[in-house]
Amino acid sequence: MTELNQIALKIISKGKGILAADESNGTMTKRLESVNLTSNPENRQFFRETLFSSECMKDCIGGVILYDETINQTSSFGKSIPELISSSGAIPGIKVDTGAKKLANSAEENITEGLDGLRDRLKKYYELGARFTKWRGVYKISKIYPSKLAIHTNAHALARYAALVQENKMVPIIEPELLMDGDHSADFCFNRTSEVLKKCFEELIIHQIDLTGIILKPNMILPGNKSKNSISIEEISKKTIECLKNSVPQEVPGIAFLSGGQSEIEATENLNMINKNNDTNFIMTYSYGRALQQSALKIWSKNTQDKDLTQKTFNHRARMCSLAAQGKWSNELENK
Ligand code: 5MM
Repeated sequence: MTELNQIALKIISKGKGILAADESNGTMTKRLESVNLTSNPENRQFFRETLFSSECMKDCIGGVILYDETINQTSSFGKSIPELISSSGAIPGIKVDTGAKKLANSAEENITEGLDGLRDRLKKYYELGARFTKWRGVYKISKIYPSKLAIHTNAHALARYAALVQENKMVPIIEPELLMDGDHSADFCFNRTSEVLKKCFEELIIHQIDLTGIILKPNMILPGNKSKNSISIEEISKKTIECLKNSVPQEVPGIAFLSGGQSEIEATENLNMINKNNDTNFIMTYSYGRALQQSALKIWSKNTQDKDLTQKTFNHRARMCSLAAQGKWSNELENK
């Protein structure tokens, strides 16, 4: 077992998943303002360190993805944020892309940037305690999207990123996210997602990536959020598993889904069913941002001094996701 494989497994094994707390300041500002709070470095840190010092960090969270501002902050407990995360047994990680920018020669698509100077930034993040990283490619779905150009360029960038990350002894999370926006069917999402994943792995293999030392962070197979045809949780799970089986090489140790705009309960129920039906060797877990933090943020916004209630809310959500990652979640446990 290589060192990278060990890190990957430590993050996603035993019912653990990933807390995606890597919102850039723009996104975090939207989240905080949506609950009438000011977005400043102090508030961003205070909310995040409240989560990172919660009880569930020990059993349910194997890794936390941070944003550049956060990995450089010192918590009010005196420890640096990466030390605070490590003290619970979880592994600190860092988002290293610099965001999705307009893709030249495509009218409405994006290419994720951040390769320039990445090798040096990675060295700095390693020194700060990061042992894994994240890069997100974002793809629109419609009759004409994602285009060949977006599929090709984003896969190439993801592979170049992954090579630099492994060179620096960290595990790259590969996140190709096909957005839920649109009226497309789940089958359409299935076909487009398969195409994107296959291209990503083709590039990862060309770039000689050690596939045992990565974590894939894909979307689930869902109908678009404006689609008139809803499908059952059972169908979502079966289509998601089939898509991954057909597109992901066996060596990949695990898959940590993004929540992508699903509600907390939807993201939990769907992951639970995926695990009940999982007949692959892949570990299937969560790398949720919104689906782990939404309720906790709402509670925190009502009284930012009430750390206990905020942590209780986050603990519950993380425990439900952890049960789902083992196929052991139920409505009864959710509402207990
Ligand atoms: C936490 O949100 C991350 C995106 O932040 P920016 O858009 O500000 O860069 C995002 O990459 C996140 O890690 C994934 O999309 C998963 O988050 P969700 O909320 O979809 O589970």
